[in-house]
Amino acid sequence: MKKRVAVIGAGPSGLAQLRAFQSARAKGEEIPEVVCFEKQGDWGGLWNYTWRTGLDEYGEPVHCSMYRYLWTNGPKEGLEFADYSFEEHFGKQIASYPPRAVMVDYIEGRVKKAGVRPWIRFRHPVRFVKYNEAKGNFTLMAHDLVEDRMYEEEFDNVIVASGHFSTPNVPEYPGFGIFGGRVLHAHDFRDAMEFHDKDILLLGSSYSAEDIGSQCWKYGAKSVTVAYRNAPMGFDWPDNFHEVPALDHVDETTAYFKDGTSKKVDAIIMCTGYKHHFPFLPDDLRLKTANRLAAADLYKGVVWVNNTKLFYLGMQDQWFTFNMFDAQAWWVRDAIMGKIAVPTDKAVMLADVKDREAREDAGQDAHDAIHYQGDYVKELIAETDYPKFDVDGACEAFFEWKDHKKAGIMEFRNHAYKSVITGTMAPVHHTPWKDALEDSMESYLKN
Ligand code: FAD
Ligand code: NA7
Repeated sequence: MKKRVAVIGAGPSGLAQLRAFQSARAKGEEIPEVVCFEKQGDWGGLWNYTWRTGLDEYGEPVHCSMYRYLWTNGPKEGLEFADYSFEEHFGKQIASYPPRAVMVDYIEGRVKKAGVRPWIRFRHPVRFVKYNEAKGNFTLMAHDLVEDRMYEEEFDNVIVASGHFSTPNVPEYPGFGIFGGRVLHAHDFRDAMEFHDKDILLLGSSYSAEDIGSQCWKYGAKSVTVAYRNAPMGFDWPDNFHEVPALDHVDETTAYFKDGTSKKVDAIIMCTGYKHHFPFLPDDLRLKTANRLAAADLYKGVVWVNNTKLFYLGMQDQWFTFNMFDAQAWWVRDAIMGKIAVPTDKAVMLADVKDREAREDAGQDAHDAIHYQGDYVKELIAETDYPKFDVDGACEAFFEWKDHKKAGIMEFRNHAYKSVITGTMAPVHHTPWKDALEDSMESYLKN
């Protein structure tokens, strides 16, 4: 009997896993039967945009946290697939911060070429997974939404690739119940035009606050106020863009901050992060971790220490994304196919987790964090046949990106970087980001 492997999610991580198995098969290896369960109607994960918020047409929580006019917030040179370059996909080198639609096309290109779409059961949310001690395998219950039918199947391995930037962390502040404007989480933000000419307040000081604030500014918000809980982002913001200390409370019209200042605002957008949320997993299989580079309880960042037949992909906080998911997926494939030995002693795996935590904690700044995650990518790809690439070069692109942000937060996307896969320099985009209101693929590729 062939091994059966379940992959939960067909976002960039899950698709990396399908491509990893397919590439082994293409080299003549015998691979397990792989079944991917995806609750959305298409692949791409968060990159699969929908106007919907809340629940979808089947009553499922909408997965998408992305929005219109989203351009990548880091250079594409930091995430390029080592086995499928942007140049291979587009037939030419393209500018460094592609809009979402361009990225979806690129993500799709590789898996279309690999021919793995038939491995995916779309509109099939996984409802439950349990481990069968006696049989040493898993029972997975899925819901075929289209047929409205629940069914169970058994698998030898389960790979959780369901993402962790979809279930919002939604705090409450005094007065939200009486505030007259809209209060929403970044997960439900879709179109900056909604806030044109409005005074908006953002809570949080990380990527969502930075990017949604910048978007709203670009599309004509009257003012943007960002309240930080611990530290401001500290960029040189435009005149109508301010960072203030934490929110204390609001009344019908006005937000009051910890430093005693206040601001009348029309809407509040909570950019307060996301939760690792796995409602389909029982306690003995469920990852509980903070959003950090060294995720809890995962040997090598991927093997569930309490049951080594279960794997998680992409659960770390992310500097590296697609190429890190690839590094993990290739490694997990080889662990499942018996080419990489996973320790049998839990203490050994826990020591590995502790060591990763300690090394992350020893880092001083973003530079160290980028190096740390780059080293992790290197560590994994050294153990598989994933094409080797210049990870340090990708780190360099991230360092330049950080410097460019410091020099001009509304201008950093006008810069170009060198591909570490093909060695070519990206063209400078034809229009500065702040003036490029149209974000279609057609327009972006006109370089
Ligand atoms: P996801 O993309 O979240 O995909 C998970 C998949 O699992 C989804 O398709 C979902 O439907 C499916 N799923 C979930 N639960 C179930 C279930 N029970 N059963 C079946 N299927 C299920 N990264 C970058 O590199 N560059 C960027 O510019 C960038 N911008 C971002 C902007 C925003 C607003 C956010 C939220 C994230 C951004 N990211 C960016 C990071 C993003 O996390 C990764 O790019 C990538 O999408 C992660 O891939 P993933 O497959 O791990 O998770
Ligand atoms: P992050 O990076 O997890 O950041 C969450 C932010 O929310 C961070 O600044 C937190 O402040 C802040 N936060 C969390 N809880 C609260 C409360 N209760 N009140 C105020 N502020 C709070 O999430 P993002 O959404 O920004 O980014 C996630 C991904 O989306 C990322 O990969 C991007 O590419 C897009 P703290 O710093 O802890 O004080």
